[in-house]
Amino acid sequence: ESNATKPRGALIVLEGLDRSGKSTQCAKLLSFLEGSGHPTELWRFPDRETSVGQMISAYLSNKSQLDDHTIHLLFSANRWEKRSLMEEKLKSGTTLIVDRYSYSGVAFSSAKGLGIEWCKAPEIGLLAPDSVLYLDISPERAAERGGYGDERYERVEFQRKVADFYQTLRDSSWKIIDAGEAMEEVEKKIQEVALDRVEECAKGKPLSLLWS
Ligand code: NYM
Ligand code: MG
Repeated sequence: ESNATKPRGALIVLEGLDRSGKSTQCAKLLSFLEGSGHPTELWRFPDRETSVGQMISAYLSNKSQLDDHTIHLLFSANRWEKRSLMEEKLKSGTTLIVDRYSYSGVAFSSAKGLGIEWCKAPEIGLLAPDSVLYLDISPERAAERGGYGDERYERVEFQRKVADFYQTLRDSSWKIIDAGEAMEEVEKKIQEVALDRVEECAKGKPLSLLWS
């Protein structure tokens, strides 16, 4: 069967502050979709496995210093290096759950003071998500959740700025999920939205590109 006749997979992105519960919910969504018979993979950005990803990881753990613009472009390059594989997977019918995407890229760098349009520019032409689920939690509540690690950006004042930029970036298509609710409630809401999108994409919703 050629890809042209195959139902395509959905590109489902989860966004939110550090400690908003994204990684837990991504894992739960993966087993839900797989259990419902939909071929699914869980991806995350930064993808720390690639050589660009290793530079990012060293920066985040304070093992290296980089200019703000430079690290921004590395995060973007890390998405570009996965773009063709992403398209291939989607077209061959695999749904991708992605833990952080371009919105993290823009929100975190803008919070450091870089211009929002400058931050968006290198993301233009990447695949647009079919769904963005935003796990909404206050920076204070997030920090209470077992606290932060030692990575860069994991400070309440900074996360507050990131939350403001997420707010600027969001549009009416985003699903805002109250991440302060019980984990099972959050899980159920995400499942509903994701299943809808998977079915919509299987029916032929075309892929589109950021940032238009
Ligand atoms: N981050 C993540 C960015 O600053 N730009 C990006 O493009 C992406 C994808 O990296 N604090 C930040 C957000 C996080 C940090 O992500 C590491 P994670 O999901 O904690 O591994
Ligand atoms: Mg983190």
